[in-house]
Amino acid sequence: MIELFGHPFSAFTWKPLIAAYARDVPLVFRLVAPDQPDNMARLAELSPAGQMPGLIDGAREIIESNAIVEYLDRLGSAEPMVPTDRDAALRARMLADVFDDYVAAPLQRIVADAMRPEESKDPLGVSQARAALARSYGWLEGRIHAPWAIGEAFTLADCAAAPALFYADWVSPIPPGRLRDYRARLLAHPAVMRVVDEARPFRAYFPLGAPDRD
Ligand SMILES: N[C@@H](CCC(=O)N[C@@H](CS)C(=O)NCC(=O)O)C(=O)O
Repeated sequence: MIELFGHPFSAFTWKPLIAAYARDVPLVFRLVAPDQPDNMARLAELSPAGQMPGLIDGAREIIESNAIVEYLDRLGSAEPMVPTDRDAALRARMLADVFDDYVAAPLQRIVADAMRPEESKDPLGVSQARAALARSYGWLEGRIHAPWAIGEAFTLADCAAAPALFYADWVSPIPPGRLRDYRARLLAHPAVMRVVDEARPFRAYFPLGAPDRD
């Protein structure tokens, strides 16, 4: 039995969930929330930063969303999220890192600032994070393929892109163009639709206020 520790509203938890749903890999979801102290304690022990997601499969413990997605590739018979072709795998991993580090990371800085008390806010940090997001949008606009990030195959890069672009667009709307169209295609993918729906009950908790769309 595979146990995935995370939260339906957590961007990085979406990545393995999308991979599992897209590839029909059964797992038991362990909700990490204050009313589930055992799951919170288990995740705190699993991850050096206490961050979700984390996966347990028997004696095996795996952290870091990209590694978890790659582990799920061993299960089930569908096409893997990390392609077997080495060049395609390299492009998928590279773009997954771009979405994690240059879209999700500045997004997290903006959201974290919104949760701080007034006296601890960091307007300069927020404006730098917004500039980083705008730069990433520009970089991706010229490099994203269709229908999916690296072309025909839905890969690790798309698992990373879906939550990063979903939430980034809420705090810094993506201008019309290829990247915005790609986000719309992602939101129409059945596995992404499923995580978006599972997260819907938690939207009220989005610190900057969730827009009335998506
Ligand atoms: N590098 C990690 C990042 C995970 C991450 O940032 N998780 C966030 C949720 S989306 C988290 O657990 N935040 C709570 C915390 O840092 O205490 C991965 O890829 O799994």
